[in-house]
Amino acid sequence: MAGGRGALIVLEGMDRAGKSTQSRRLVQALQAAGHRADLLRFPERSTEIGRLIGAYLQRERELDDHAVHLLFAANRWEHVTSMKEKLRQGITLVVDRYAFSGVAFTSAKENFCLEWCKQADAGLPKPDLILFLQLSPEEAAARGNFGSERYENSPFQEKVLQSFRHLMKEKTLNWKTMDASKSIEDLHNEIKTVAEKTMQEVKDKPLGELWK
Ligand code: ADP
Ligand code: 2DT
Ligand code: MG
Repeated sequence: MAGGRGALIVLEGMDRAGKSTQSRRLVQALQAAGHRADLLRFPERSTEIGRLIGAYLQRERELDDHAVHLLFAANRWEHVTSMKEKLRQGITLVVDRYAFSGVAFTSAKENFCLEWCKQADAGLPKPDLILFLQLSPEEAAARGNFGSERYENSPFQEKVLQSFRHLMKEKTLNWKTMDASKSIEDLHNEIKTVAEKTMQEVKDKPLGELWK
């Protein structure tokens, strides 16, 4: 393609690190700078699978831990065709949480190993850049209390962080840790700079497959 493909950029991090704020800001800034960019988030609660996940997170419904893990993954797979098509057309995708949250949250539960958790997402479009927004639990607490959804408690979040740390050791993935304690504006400017650099670097490279 003349202009090349879009980049797949994922934001991960703990609760209240600023993922949703920064992913929105990034898409707005990229569009304002004349790039084609779309915002995605997982879970995407608007689909049938997503509504089931939403009900689970809001504790309106119980599901087996394996089953819900596979539903989170299925919620990503149901978007793969449209994601690939957009990337092919030169649209950069900014994604608020992806398979890394999937693996980190499930593997934080008793009796789940990282390898089993990764299987359901193996073969998804591989992100060109994964920004890990790093914030201490104390700084996160200063941004307000936990909400009332499932998983929103400190002991569980601490286990999730350990799982993220394992995942970040994988050198075949382009992880970048960002200091999320900075102001919204400063962090945004840093993120925009690395995002644009990545977009330029990958435009003529093939899209990879995650964990394959
Ligand atoms: P996440 O999606 O990672 O859970 P949000 O983007 O929803 O985080 O942000 C959580 C809260 O913290 C929101 O009230 C948001 O306005 C605030 N916030 C986000 N980024 C910053 C920042 N850099 N400094 C201070 N407050 C922030
Ligand atoms: P937010 O919508 O506030 O980001 O919270 N989760 C997310 C999983 O357990 N598995 C996944 O695959 C994904 C993407 C993290 C959504 C909650 O769902 C958890 C917090
Ligand atoms: Mg969020």
